[in-house]
Amino acid sequence: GRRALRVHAVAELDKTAPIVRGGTSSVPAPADIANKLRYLFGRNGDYTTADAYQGTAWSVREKLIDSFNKTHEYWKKEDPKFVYYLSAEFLMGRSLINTVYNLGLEGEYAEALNQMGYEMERVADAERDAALGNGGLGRLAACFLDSMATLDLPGWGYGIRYKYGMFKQALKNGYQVELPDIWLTKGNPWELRRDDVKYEVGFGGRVERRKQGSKEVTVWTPSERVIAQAYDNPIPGYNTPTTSNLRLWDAVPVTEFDLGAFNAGDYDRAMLERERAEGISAVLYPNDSTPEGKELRLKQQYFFVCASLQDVLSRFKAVHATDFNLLPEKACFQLNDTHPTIAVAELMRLLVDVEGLDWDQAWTITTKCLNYTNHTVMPEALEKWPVKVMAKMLPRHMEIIEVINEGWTKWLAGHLKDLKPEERAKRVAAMSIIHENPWNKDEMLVNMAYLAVVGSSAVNGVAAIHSNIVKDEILNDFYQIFPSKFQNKTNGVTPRRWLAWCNPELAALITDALGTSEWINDTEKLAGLRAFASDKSFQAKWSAVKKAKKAKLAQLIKKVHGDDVNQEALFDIQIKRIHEYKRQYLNVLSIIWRYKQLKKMSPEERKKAVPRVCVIGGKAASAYDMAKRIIRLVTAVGDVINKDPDTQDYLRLYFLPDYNVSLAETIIPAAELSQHISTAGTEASGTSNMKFQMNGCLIIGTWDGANIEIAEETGIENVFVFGVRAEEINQLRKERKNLKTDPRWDELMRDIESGMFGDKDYFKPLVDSVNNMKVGNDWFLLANDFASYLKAQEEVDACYKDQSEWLRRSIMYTAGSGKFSSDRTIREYAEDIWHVKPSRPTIA
Ligand code: T68
Repeated sequence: GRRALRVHAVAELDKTAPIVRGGTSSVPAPADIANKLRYLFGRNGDYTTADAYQGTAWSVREKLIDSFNKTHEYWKKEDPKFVYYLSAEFLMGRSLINTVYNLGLEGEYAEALNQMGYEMERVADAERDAALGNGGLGRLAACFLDSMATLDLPGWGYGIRYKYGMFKQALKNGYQVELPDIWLTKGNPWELRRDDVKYEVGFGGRVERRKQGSKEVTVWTPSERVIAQAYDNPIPGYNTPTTSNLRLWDAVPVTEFDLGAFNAGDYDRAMLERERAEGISAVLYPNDSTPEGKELRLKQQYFFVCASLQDVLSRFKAVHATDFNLLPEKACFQLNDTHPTIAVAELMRLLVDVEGLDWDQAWTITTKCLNYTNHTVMPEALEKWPVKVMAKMLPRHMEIIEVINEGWTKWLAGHLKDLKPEERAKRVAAMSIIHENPWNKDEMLVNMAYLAVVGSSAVNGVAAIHSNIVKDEILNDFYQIFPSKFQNKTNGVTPRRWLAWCNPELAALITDALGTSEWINDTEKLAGLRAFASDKSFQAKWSAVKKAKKAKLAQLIKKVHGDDVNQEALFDIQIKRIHEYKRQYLNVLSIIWRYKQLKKMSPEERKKAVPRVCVIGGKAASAYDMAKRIIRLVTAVGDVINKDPDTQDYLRLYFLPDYNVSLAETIIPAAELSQHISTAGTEASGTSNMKFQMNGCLIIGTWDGANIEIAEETGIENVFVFGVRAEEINQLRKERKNLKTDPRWDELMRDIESGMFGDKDYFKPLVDSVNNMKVGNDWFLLANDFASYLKAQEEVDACYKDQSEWLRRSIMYTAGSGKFSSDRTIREYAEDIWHVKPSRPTIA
């Protein structure tokens, strides 16, 4: 049965219909954990914390699978419409706490571990993150799965079971080094291998037409084949019996190994096929918004899309035989960026070549089933594959894309019949899915975003401003043709992981104030906190929670850097992938400026300054040179500042290495100020801004992405907004050679150039990137925003001096975060795009 929830008002939850989750096993948790350790690991007492984790996880797994099985039995019986979230990335993080809490088992397991002499939180720390994603896009997919299950929406995620996920980041002398993420060696209790679910995926080879009776059929004979092996990762919903699924594919060879070669003594050749196959799902590409035209990446994309579509069609056929016109009523697919866009051609191939449908019928079905989400405005990140590469690896798909493009351009020309011929030809050429490489006239490219738009029913951006940029700029031509295809779906994050479970102390305080824990499922209820924002005794409790979380982060800084930090200081955080457009560099410049001001002050004056502990964290793509230099600048500036006896009580700067989901769960609850300072119009949405907001952290940010909507919900007067607006960017970029830079900016440039932080040769390109107009630089307009950023930082200091005002704002942030639950986002996708309805398993 379900147990009392620590952070809940228990009585009130008991009023809801009884929820029987998993747990058919009647063995009490302590005995069950001991059993798992005895029979799975051969351990008999004398456990380590890592053992306690393994025993607990394998015990919880069984309850999870019970719930998973019941849900899928029910869905099989009901046959509702499903949504399939196709994504090359799922950044799941750790599972133990989330599973135990979502299943309502935390009372039972916390008690069991206590009896054994362990603390749940410490035990949970022994789990390795599942880091099958780069950043926001992958983590969004993970939040979406949590919300889909919580809302009882029939839906699965489909992706790749990378053997090595996002690289581990270490620092060596202040420089980033990348280490492999070896996460599977100790086994993974959160997955279930499905030995009966395997599909063949082919590559290369040739395409032929054959006569089959009166019909001509197309036969693709691949030259290379691999097997996609399914692994299911159950996804428990919260406060519901639903446990849904993330199905990930592992690539394995068709034959174990080449026995002929082995018998002939050629052991290397016998192993070759295994290596070639396993290479496909071996490693996640560590690129965030940078072009990576590697063939292996296209191979990965096709690999998981092909297996996923075969899987869905095979389940469909088991119930509906070949009544494919029904498919759009039973299945739809969300393409998470262009990475799975080959699905357009693959679904056509399966319907036309394999199932024998005619082209037009297949096209109607395909476009009804697919939808596409855009996550970036960065032109370099919009995927385009050379026709040559695609034709070699996927010859039949290249043909299909050519036919799609012929039909599309022909239809378009007809649609634009009122235009002058030259004008029409120009428009059609500009919107062709296959077009010339603008940098290399000899190369033709397949534009995957165009293919996704033409092949989908709905296209959406991820925040209001971003969806407008998609309509007005990135895909404006298409918007003019299909205005009703374009939508906005502002991102959200799961309030379970990002508030209730990572900050149980704050959650308990919220539940206490609101008199209910229903906000965990209905975050609009958080608005009730507004009534407490100015209440001094509530502020005191709110502040005590933040202090406790700051103490934990201080412990972590001590562990990593060996320093004790002033816990009364303002904790100022910027954590996200390192990218020029995100402008960590601007943050560092303002920290250097603060340092120089403190240096000039008398000891008496300094005592009046607001002390700050600044933390920056994030990974640089392995090939992104400028981002790596930014990391080195952070560590170099930190080395100088943190050791300076004049200022170290007032200012610190730490780079926390290996930023990942579980580190975020420690940092975010402790943050008082967080920075979201991208050049306006460049950050599609941002999602950590929402996590900080939920945890009562004030924001300094530009008028960009979801910052805008967060400010609207929180009250713009409570947010430190600065910088130019997106509408001004194009003009400012044209004029940036004439910009009269701030004298403080010029001074900082000279400081870095002259070696104030050492390594001056290494930092030269960084200085040039923003300060050498001969190179035509500062694309992200740091110099333009510098003065208004410093001014906003002064406002931060003034506000922090008035702790009551600061706490009032902090409470207003959490109170205003209701909109940013991924439950709201998913409800909108379900209603406006997927047309999928809740189906909650009823349990006898
Ligand atoms: C992010 N994109 C956006 N991309 O930058 C962010 N790219 O504004 C938004 O909030 C988030 O998506 C969710 O919508 C990414 O994270 C990638 O990680 C990526 C990965 C591979 C290739 C290109």
